[in-house]
Amino acid sequence: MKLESIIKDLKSRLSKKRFIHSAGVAEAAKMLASRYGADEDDAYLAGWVHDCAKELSLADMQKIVLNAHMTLDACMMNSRPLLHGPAGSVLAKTRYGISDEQVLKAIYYHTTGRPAMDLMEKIIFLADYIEPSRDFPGVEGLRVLAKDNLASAMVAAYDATLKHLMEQGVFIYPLTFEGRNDLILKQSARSEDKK
Ligand code: DGI
Ligand code: FE
Ligand code: FE
Repeated sequence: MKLESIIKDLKSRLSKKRFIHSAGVAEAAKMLASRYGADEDDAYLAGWVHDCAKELSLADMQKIVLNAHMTLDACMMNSRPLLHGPAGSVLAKTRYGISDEQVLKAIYYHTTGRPAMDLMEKIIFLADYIEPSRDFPGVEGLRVLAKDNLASAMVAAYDATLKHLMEQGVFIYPLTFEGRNDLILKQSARSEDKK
């Protein structure tokens, strides 16, 4: 499907707020792609589509991933906030005809991240945080840091999410910790190298 038609479809499926958020993530992703040397068109597309499953019911998300024969653990299967990534990657492929594996993976992992993310996954993960309509304490600093140091900005984004989740007293999915720890380990390995 052409991007223009995808955007039209998203407009009909998403709330106004979520649609504006998606446009913002597309712009932020394009900016980060240009800054860090990823494909700008792919980043823009992934940004637009990343939350395409976000407003579905949990039952609909479950149907989508089961139809695609994805094997997910029970925590992921029963969480509406978490399952929209995997379900969105299926919709991106089946509904919008997106076949680029990097784009699909970036959508799949955009909420939890994971260890050893590739550049496109990092870009979408971070663009989701810093897009212009996001408003939380510290977002301005994160926007500045994102342009300067992708890994440090990712850690800061993870830390803000983890703090928030702990305050809410909710379950933290292991991949969220693992993605954060992977970045921390790589950062400390780099500073060891400099000693
Ligand atoms: O879809 P968005 O709202 O744009 O952003 P998102 O996909 O990053 O996050 C969606 C929600 O997922 C947000 O409320 C925080 C939550 N979340 C992220 N990691 C975890 C999590 N929730 C739980 N319970 N556990 C996690 O590890
Ligand atoms: Fe999301
Ligand atoms: Fe989002």
